[in-house]
Amino acid sequence: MAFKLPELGYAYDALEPNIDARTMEIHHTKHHNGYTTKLNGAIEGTDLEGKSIEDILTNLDMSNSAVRNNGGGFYNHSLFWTVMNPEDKGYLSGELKDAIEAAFGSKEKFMDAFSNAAATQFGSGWAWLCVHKGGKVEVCSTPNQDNPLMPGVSCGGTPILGLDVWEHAYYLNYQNRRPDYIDAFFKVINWNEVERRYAEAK
Ligand code: MN3
Repeated sequence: MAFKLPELGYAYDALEPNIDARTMEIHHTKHHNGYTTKLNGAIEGTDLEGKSIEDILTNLDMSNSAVRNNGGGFYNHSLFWTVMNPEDKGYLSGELKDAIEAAFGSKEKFMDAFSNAAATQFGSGWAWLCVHKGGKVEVCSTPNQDNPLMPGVSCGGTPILGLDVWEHAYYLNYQNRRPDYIDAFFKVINWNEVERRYAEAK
């Protein structure tokens, strides 16, 4: 069964003014759709066909660049849309709040660490909050469409929050001002979903 481009769950203009509608539409219908189509083409007729995307990435042959780039792109964007929400953003609470405070000292220090990872990722890539078995959280970044689920990639663990810092994610509205885009992202984080992912992965 082929992978399908997931719905956003909200309108393209729902994250305005933090993330503009035109960027969201192009990002979803062109970029994410492209990764999805190319992933399906790359696994068709191979023994990866029919496996879950998590299974494919966790056991990936890193020399398989078609699956690495497009499988990463499919998974990363699928996560990205869900950790943003225009309405019910929730707030950092519960077990995840405890884990973030244990790892970073405070929510503000976590935001500094995450922002720094996003700002200093040279060129295209992602910033991540990952959880390890046992519940410890860690911030890291990856180049291109790499993902911490992949063997030997960055901090490892399961990503529960991700920020796309490819220029296609922000250039129309923010041009070269990546730090402004990072600040805007913090205003639309869906903490309820991040907490749900934490509870599932820890
Ligand atoms: Mn992208």
